[in-house]
This record gives sequence, C-alpha cells and structure tokens, in this order.
Amino acid sequence: MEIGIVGLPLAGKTTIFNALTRSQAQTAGYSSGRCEVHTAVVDVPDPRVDILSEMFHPRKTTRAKIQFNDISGITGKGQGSNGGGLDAQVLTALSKSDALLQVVRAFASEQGIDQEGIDPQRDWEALQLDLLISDLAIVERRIERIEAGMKKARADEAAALQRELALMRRFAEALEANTPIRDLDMTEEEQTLIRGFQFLTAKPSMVVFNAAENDGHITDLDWVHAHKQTSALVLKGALEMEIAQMPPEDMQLFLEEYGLAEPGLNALVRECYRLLGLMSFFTVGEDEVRAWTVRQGATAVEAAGAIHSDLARGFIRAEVISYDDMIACGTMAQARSQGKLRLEGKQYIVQDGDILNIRFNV
Ligand SMILES: Nc1nc2c(ncn2[C@@H]2O[C@H](COP(=O)(O)OP(=O)(O)OP(=O)(O)O)[C@@H](O)[C@H]2O)c(=O)[nH]1
Ligand SMILES: [Mg+2]
Repeated sequence: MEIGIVGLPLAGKTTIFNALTRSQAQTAGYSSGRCEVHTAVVDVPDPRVDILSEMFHPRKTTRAKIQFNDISGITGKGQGSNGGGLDAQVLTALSKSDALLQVVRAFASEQGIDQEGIDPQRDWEALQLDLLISDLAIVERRIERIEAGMKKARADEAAALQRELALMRRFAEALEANTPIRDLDMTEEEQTLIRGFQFLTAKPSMVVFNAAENDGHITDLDWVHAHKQTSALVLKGALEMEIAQMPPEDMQLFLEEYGLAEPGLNALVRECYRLLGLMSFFTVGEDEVRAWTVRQGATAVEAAGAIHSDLARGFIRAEVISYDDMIACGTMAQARSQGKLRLEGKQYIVQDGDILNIRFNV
C-alpha cells in the first residue's frame, strides 16, 4: 500500500513526512517547485499487537506496514513547472499511490507566500483544481480515442466502447463542475473499468490541516467530509515532527506533559488504513506475533494468501479466535479448552483482529 503526500508548495508535506516516518528529509526554506520524491515505509500503530506480543513473548514482532511518498511539484496554478498540466514525474509518482494524503497549510508561513493570509479552504480548492485538471486531460484524450475507435469497431466492440464513452462523458461533466470522480456513484463494473486510468480524484483522500503550534481553531471540516472517501483532521505538523524525532523516553514525558495518549500521527496512520478499506488479522506464536493486511471483507483463503501463496493453494481450514476472546482467555490452551477456537473454511469472512492459524497441505 502506498500513500502519496501532496499539497501546495511549502504546505508542510516534508515536515509531515518526516514526522510520519521519523526521517530527516530537508524541509524547505523556499520551494523549488520541482518534483522531488521521498519514500519511507512505516509501521501501522496498533496497541493490539503490543498486547499480543506481551502475551506470547515472541522472538519477533512485526506490524502492518504502509509506504508514504512525499511528492512535491504541484503548484496549485493549474500547471506544472513546465507550464502544461502536472509534471510527468509528479503524475507518475501520484498514479501509483493507493490514496492521497493532502496537506493543507493552516499556519502562518514565513516564506513570503502568506500575503493572502491563511486560508485552508482556498488552498485546498487550488490543490483540487490541479488534480481535477489532470484527470480531465486524461478523460478528454480517452474520449477522442474512443470516438476514433468507434468508426472502425465491430458491432460487439462498439457496444463496450459506447458504454465507456458514456462513462467518460459523465466524468468530464463532473470534473468540469469541480466534482471529484470519487463522489460519483459507480457500478462495480465501472469501477473495474476505470482502475487502469489511476484517476487522481478517484483516489481515497485524507486531508490534513497543518496548523500552527499555538492554534487549534480549525473546527469546521464538514465541507471536506461532504466528499465521499474523504477524511479530514487537524495536525500540528512542526510539533509532530519534533515529537517524532525525540528519544522514546523524552517522547513519553512530553506526551504526558501535554496530556496526550499518543502522537497525533498514530491516529492519522490508522485513519489512512481505514480509508483504504484495509484491516488487520494476526498470527501468533513463540516465533513471531505479526499483523497482516487484507482488504475488509477478505475470505480466509485470501488471508492465507497474504501470508504465503502456498497457504492459499494448500488451504485446508483456518483455526480462528477473535482478539477479544484471546484476551479474555489469556492463553491459547485456555482458549482451546473453553472452545473459543473455531474451525472455518475457505469462504469464512475474516474479521478485523481475528487471530488465524492456517492448516494447509502442499
Ligand atoms: N509554524 C509552522 N511551520 C511549519 C509547519 N509545517 C511546516 N512549517 C514550515 O514551513 C516550511 C515548509 O515546510 P516543508 O515541510 O518543507 O513544506 P513542503 O510542503 O514539503 O514544501 P515543498 O516541498 O517545497 O513544496 C518550513 O520552513 C517548515 O519549517 C507547522 O506546522 N508550523
Ligand atoms: Mg517538501
């Protein structure tokens, strides 16, 4: 899973990337406006993994992971540094993202971009416009190609092209009215059809308002939540970066002092995970306690496949216990004697937090 961090120049993308990934990428004194990409993989914070690890004392504890890509180079002026649409490099980096983390400046900038003051809604809309324009260009090119292709298409092909044309025209109309593609109702067939296009406004989006340390007054986020597959939260980027770079002991003290249970970033990472429609199941044992990622609604055999293709191929049964039952029982032996371990078949729908043991034979 990859999340692309995007935003206008100097919105604090790299600051939030550093906080999320404990990296030390250079934050900007000024913006070059060029495309630069920083990449890092982070653990998904999950207290359940810590608790299971305390219970089983494994040699190794492995968390679920998400990759973040900090992508600069969107200008918010309807053009890249080359003057026409988004830079090819930016577009490539964005296209392979499964979701976008949109950073919006809500702090007073010292970089001379603040003549017009702090206006998160204005900045967010400027960012959306770049994404909308990029999608519209792809849609328009596709419409031209379909129209050309229809002239020489056989009857059976023509019907499929006709359907796609109708969908693309619907997208064009929506995008021209500033509506992101993810707001539209689509059938499953239509969703499959558009997957290859990697439309930017079709990607689930997490909007982060990067607020100043002494300022918590962004409260109205309804205008963001009005969009589908869109979440919003306020984060103090500079402060989070400081916290993330502290030694663990200092971090604990600092959080206590401010009455915080955990860094704000943890909630952000979890929310990204949810927005992507993902969940975790666990495997436990003396060797390893591990969180695995599957999409919500995955079956037992799909979960087995996430561990190893052999486990899916030779799947016999899954031994399943819910996280809560496991905690209540305390040990696997107790769970077994209390009959809390269930045997489930291939089609069992895995629940978030299930602990699985796959029986297989290859
Ligand atoms: N006061 C304050 N300053 C911040 C905050 N976040 C970022 N900054 C400052 O804003 C400037 C730009 O931050 P970056 O994180 O480099 O912004 P960026 O979006 O990565 O910039 P580009 O990559 O050039 O587009 C830096 O000087 C940061 O120190 C914040 O939450 N509060
Ligand atoms: Mg940057």
